[in-house]
Amino acid sequence: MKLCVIGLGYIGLPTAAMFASNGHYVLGVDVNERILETLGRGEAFFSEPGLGEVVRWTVSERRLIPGREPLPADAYIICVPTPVNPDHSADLSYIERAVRSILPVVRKGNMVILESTSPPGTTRNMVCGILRESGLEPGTDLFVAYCPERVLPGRILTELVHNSRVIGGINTESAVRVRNLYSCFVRGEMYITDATTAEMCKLMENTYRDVNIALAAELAMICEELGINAWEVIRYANKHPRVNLHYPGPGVGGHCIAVDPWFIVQRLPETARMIGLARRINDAMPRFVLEKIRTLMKDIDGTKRICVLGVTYKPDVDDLRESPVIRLISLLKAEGGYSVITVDRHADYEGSRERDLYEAVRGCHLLLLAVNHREFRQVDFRRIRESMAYPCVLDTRNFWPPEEVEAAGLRYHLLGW
Ligand code: SAJ
Repeated sequence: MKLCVIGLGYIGLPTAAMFASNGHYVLGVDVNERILETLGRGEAFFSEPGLGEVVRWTVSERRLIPGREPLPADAYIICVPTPVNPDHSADLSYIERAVRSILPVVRKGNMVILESTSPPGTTRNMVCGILRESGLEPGTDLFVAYCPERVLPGRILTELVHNSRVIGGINTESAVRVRNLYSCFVRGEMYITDATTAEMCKLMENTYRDVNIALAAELAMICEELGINAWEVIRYANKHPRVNLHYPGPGVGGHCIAVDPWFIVQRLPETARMIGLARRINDAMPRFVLEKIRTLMKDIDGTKRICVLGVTYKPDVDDLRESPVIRLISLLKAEGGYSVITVDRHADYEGSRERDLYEAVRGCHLLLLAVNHREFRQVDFRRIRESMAYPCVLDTRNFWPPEEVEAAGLRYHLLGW
């Protein structure tokens, strides 16, 4: 089949590449020239295990080609962003533009699939409403479905294949056709439901995680007040067969979990009370860490120098979107009296990518482990101790063994203890 994937971001590009490497011809459409140029050279614009190879092969075989506008195809797959507006509602303008862009080329019998995270009702009301302007009737002339992904950045290709999926059709025939299309590469179960249920399902999956992380964050705050180690509590509580506590950290980032729950809260603020509270607790975590830093640094005169390890929103990815570490750094800067130096070979934030940890830490008063990137596991604490001006370490991820840090003469502090 000929497919047209609109939006070649973190989901659209891997999805386009998977279809292209499994028997289809794919036109990948984007408005971003840099993404199109990179794809034209057979490269992915972001790093993700295995993605580079699939993109190189599918582009060199001309199974995946970049383009600025949709062309006639059998199926249109929309993977554009749904950012959050300042009032926490979903900005659906990218979806609207994407659907409008297919109006000139859409034909009877085509499939139109929305993958973008969207508030309940978007497929049935907005997408179908715009498609009707073509003179074709969704459900009979066009097969329309909401088909969200569930992939975890860092494991996108594997999870695209093996995760189960929910496919929400505007009618059963739409869902069945879309399921058949995805079956060319999806090995997980594909469950069929209606479009609005599938939209709510996607939002709740990420909300579940957000609420659980907020619970862990609250546990960390409680434990700090009571002098208990939250990480020990989580470790042993999770031995219970029906308990799965999540982990605290400096906040929740990324473009999904920190955003999606707002789409529910904004619609029903009086009803979605726990979801809203969880969002606010997670958003307050950078400030909680700031207060901890303030306490740890209270005896330092003059500018307090902090070396921050990791700036991305989570470990082993190069994505800075909604990173709570960047929010923490902004809070430190706004407060004044701090100078911050960052180290992160995955992403560039004020020179973080090129910096050597042992150079960066020179003269610092605090070493802050903000993101537990794999490469930070094996660091030479003695070398670090030798160049620091004050021997203080704050681990926000329970990543380093305290004995090892303290054996080097550093003082170890843990978020949630
Ligand atoms: N985090 C914690 N504590 C935890 C787990 C995560 O603080 O116990 C933080 C991370 O550090 C990060 C944030 O939460 O800042 C989100 O990271 P994540 O790994 O939980 O999730 P994402 O945003 O990378 O991907 C999520 C996934 N959703 C779920 O696990 C329910 C993924 O499956 C979705 O496909 C993706 O959102 C999406 O696109 O919606």
